[in-house]
Amino acid sequence: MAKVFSGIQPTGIIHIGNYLGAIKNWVELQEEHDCLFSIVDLHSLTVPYDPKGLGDRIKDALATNIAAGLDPEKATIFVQSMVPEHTELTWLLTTITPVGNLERMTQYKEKSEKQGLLSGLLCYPILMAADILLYKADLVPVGEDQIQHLELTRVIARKFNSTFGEYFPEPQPKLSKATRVMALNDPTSKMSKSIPGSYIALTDDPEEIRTKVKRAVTASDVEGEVSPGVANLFTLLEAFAPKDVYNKFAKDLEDGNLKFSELKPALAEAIVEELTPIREKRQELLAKPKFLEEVVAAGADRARREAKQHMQEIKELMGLNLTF
Ligand code: AQP
Repeated sequence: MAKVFSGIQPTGIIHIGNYLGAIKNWVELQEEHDCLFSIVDLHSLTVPYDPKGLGDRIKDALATNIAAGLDPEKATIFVQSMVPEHTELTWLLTTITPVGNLERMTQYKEKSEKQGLLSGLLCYPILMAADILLYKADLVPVGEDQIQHLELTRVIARKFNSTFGEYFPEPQPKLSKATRVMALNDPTSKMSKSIPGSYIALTDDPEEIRTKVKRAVTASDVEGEVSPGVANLFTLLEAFAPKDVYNKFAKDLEDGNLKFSELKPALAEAIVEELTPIREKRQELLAKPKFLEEVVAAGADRARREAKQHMQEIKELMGLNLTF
């Protein structure tokens, strides 16, 4: 059975980009694979954050993911910092990761421009490699923005295997259909938690969803071409609406009869229908902190058993088997 690992940062409200690019895929994969899903809190420390609110953001990410369909009975769900082997392996992997590869990462370049050159931001992809390799994962369901980091994970795995002996599989990405959902207010950049106005949150109520879809930018620079904003609305329509509704609007677009006054309300209603039960379930779960605590405690326990075993093997291969 293929081993799957993926994570989400508790950096803010989870949006439909995270949902379509990653979480929906996780929900499918948990049916047939050995899956580990982590709230990667250590990753979230690489951007400025409020320590007082971090606990609540972790709890919220957990409740939202379970509300969206993750099942603690089917997958191992845990918080990254509860398994210290992630940081231990990160250090070991830093010793074989060329700095040049890290400096080439697009996310590092973009984020360091905004917040300065911090080594945590530079080493973010090594922590991600450690998350994945610690469990010898084969498949990593992510959105397109994480593909470059995953390529680096494979480079690190190859370097380890050629230096210390064949041990890690080379993990492959598993992309969803909507692998890059674009920002509603600027469809040339990706929908992001940290860009206000760019996203529809899984917690938005029906009125907020309708307003956001109504305001979505659709303008085109070139007459006769499908603008990035319209393409993005069709990505969302395909993901959320029934097939016949999608087909009707796709035909309208092809025939030059597309009316935003029809498309936008139809899309908004399809999103409302899918997100309403998730929003309600999240509220129910947030009122049961004991249950959430038990889920992560059991998940961390399971993850740790495997992580400990693998760390012992990795350390032996690296000559760290301290028996005199
Ligand atoms: N716009 C997107 N379209 C498709 N997939 C996306 N993902 C993120 N944005 C989109 C995927 O969601 C998973 C979890 O992402 P994350 O929270 O770990 O980090 P991120 O990629 O940095 O997400 P954000 O929303 O852009 O957060 P901030 O603003 O904090 O940086 C990943 O699999 C990601 O690919």
